[in-house]
Amino acid sequence: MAGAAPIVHRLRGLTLASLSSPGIILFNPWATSRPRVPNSILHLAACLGDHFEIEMVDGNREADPWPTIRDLLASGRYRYFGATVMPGPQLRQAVPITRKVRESFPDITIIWGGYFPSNQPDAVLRSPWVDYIIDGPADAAFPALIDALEAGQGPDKVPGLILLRDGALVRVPRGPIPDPDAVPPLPLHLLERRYPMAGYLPRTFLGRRTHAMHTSFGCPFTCSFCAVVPIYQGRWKSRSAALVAQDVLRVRDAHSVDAIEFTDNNFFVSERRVVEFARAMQGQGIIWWGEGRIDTIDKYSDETLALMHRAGCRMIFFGAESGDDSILAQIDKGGKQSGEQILRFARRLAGFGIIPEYSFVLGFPKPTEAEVCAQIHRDIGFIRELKRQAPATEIILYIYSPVPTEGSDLHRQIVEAGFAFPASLEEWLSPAWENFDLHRNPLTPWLTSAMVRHIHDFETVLNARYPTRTDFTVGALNRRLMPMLAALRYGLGLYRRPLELKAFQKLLRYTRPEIEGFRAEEATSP
Ligand code: B12
Ligand code: SF4
Repeated sequence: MAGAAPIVHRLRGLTLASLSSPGIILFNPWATSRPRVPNSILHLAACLGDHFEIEMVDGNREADPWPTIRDLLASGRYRYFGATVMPGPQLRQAVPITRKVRESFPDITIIWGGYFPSNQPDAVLRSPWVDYIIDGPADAAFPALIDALEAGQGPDKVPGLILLRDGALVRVPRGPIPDPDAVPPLPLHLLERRYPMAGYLPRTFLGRRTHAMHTSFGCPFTCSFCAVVPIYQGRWKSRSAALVAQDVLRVRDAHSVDAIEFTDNNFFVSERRVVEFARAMQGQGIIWWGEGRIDTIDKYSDETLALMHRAGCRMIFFGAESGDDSILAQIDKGGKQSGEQILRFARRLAGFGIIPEYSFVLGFPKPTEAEVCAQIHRDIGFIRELKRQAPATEIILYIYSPVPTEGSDLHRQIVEAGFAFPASLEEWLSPAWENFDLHRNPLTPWLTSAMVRHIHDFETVLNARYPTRTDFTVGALNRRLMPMLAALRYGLGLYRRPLELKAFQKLLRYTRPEIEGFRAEEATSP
């Protein structure tokens, strides 16, 4: 902490009144070596508007964000430090940086938002570094909090605010979901002051310059394993198709973007919105990807699916979760999804030239170890059958990591099985809990290490037998060689210790989308 003391001293010399407009630093901690525009903080910046001095610091674009943040705070122009935090590696950078802010600049008010603090407020606020959390979308709540604090009022009326008072967690009830149509254009120019835009528009399998865009809040479903549910509780609101199309064409014209990843939890809730958007996108030279539900899009007409393809939709991510109807019921998948439909729909969608990208979650709790193990084998069998019937389907595998969906049956089952979340931020930072967040090796009492290893071994063999299309750097020769190397193992179901495949994949720097999204390379010139 060399140099911290003088900075504290310098800041204390300033009175709040001597600062003109309240300056706010918005921090996006490191999450990926392949950055996309940090929509969470851009969104906040848009909603805060012009009367605050805003500086965005993106951990994805800094070798070490601390010197940048330290120098900004030392200028005395900022009173607030806001960090967006999701679990996993992002938390690993958020915690030490926040701690340094608190220790070096104790007068700065620190606010966290995003999925991690919204779902784990206890561990966050019981650390001495974070003053407030805003639970869920903060479009109205964040400016309201700053206004209340600037006016010297208590923040007790700020919707969705969570704070600690006399050792107890106080939650102000959430407000309505903000109207996405009211979100002003995102202030990319503020971001560009520090980070050239090309660094946010990588080449992916979708196109030469790929932009991430978010067009709706929440999701109308309430799957009991999903981190979206405790925050949005079945609520969903979207930006209108015309405005989304306008946003897309604006970044296309300003930054030569030719591909969009829609990062909405559920982009395809409304067929009407999708049709209107797709009509506007025809002939505009944009290729796009988004996330949806099988049972929702299976209700779309053939005309809509054909239109989507003409409009540039090339792949859709779906939470298939499991081919077993009893598991789909156990996790409250809701809607009408079934194993039979998962298989049939993959063939249907692929027929329209749109690749189904199915994610499966293995390792849900069962009453006995033998049943957990049998279920994993059944799920693997189902995935093999799916690849047989619809080989174009991309498969993403996760291991079940609980989220605190209070009141759900699944939550009751995991607590009964002896599972508990860490009580402090320090504990969350241990490597074991990081793996938990990444859905790679969760510390759940019903999974043995042999089961986890079996899932990972199967995954390696499957990913070699069927190389993902999303890693566009795997050349034609290796795309043929890798499946040949894996054919025997896959054919005989011998997945154990596939070291030769792992070595080959490492050599190719073969990239899977589970953790950091699609393979991304530096943007190519327009
Ligand atoms: C883009 C993205 C990523 C990017 C990272 C982008 C970045 N930040 O640089 C990548 C692909 C790298 C990624 C990785 C992971 N992600 Co991610 N990611 C997302 C995604 C799809 C979109 C986030 C986004 O941009 N939203 C747009 C903005 C506008 O919405 P928002 O973030 O909710 O922000 C609003 C509010 O939350 C709030 N808010 C947010 N931040 C702040 C900060 C302050 C100060 C305040 C006041 C308010 C506030 O106000 C905002 C405006 O209203 C979300 C799902 C989703 N649809 O939101 C998952 C999601 C956040 N990711 C998730 C996970 C689990 C991960 C991983 C940990 C694991 C994995 N296998 O996916 C990895 C590892 C991350 C890492 N390396 O640390 C989960 C979190 C679940 C949980 N248990 O909390 C989500 C919800 C996906 C899901 N449904 O499971 N992710
Ligand atoms: S449909 Fe997807 S985003 Fe919606 S609640 Fe279920 S898992 Fe979560």
